[in-house]
Amino acid sequence: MINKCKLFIFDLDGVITDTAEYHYLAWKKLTDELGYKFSIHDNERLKGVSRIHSLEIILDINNSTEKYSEQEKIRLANKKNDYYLELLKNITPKDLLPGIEDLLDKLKKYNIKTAIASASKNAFTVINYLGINDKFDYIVNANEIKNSKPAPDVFLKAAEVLEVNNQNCICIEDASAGIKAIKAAGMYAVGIGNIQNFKEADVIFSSTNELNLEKILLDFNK
Ligand code: B16
Ligand code: MG
Repeated sequence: MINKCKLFIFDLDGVITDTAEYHYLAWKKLTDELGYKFSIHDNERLKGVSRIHSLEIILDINNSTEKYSEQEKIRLANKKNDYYLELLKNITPKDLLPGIEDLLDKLKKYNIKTAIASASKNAFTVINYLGINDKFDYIVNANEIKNSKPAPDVFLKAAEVLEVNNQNCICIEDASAGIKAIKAAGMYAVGIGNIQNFKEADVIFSSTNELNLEKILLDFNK
């Protein structure tokens, strides 16, 4: 089989490690302080979404969008981030999601390049705690990306830097905004999670544990 996949691009939160719980706890602490409602169900809407946009969603849920100036919103987002950074200290190499190490080993064997395309401005901190810095050919710096997911920019940046055509890229995501971004980039999308969230994905696995690279490549190359 001739393999046209030259680059495999990973989302971070929810694919490589499960930081969604920490994001939730940090937002929960902030919303409790403010006396706002925020449930684990609401948290689903924040996956793959930038920090400031996440805050705007929370304010919208509480009909409080108009209450804050842009400067006050930045202050609240920074406060949430301080809580999040504190929680990140709990991450160790054991927190790599099941199946990810195997997948990375196989990609190396097949000579397929790897990158991380995360919306998180804390991606390098998370990667450091996981001890996987040297496992990727390129890690996109979210601070350098103008339009966040569902815009395609972060995925296009990885392909551009590693000099791979978009149609030779496979990307993996756990969020609806991320799958939309991948399809907008003209790339092949692997979804992790509930089928309802990913109408546009090319293939879906219920968890990283179920990932099957051979199945993905067979479909991608057909
Ligand atoms: P930060 P991903 C995303 O990361 C998270 O899914 C999302 O919940 C978070 O709000 C966003 O990063 C920004 O994170 O506040 O750390 O910059 O899934 O794209 O890896
Ligand atoms: Mg994610």
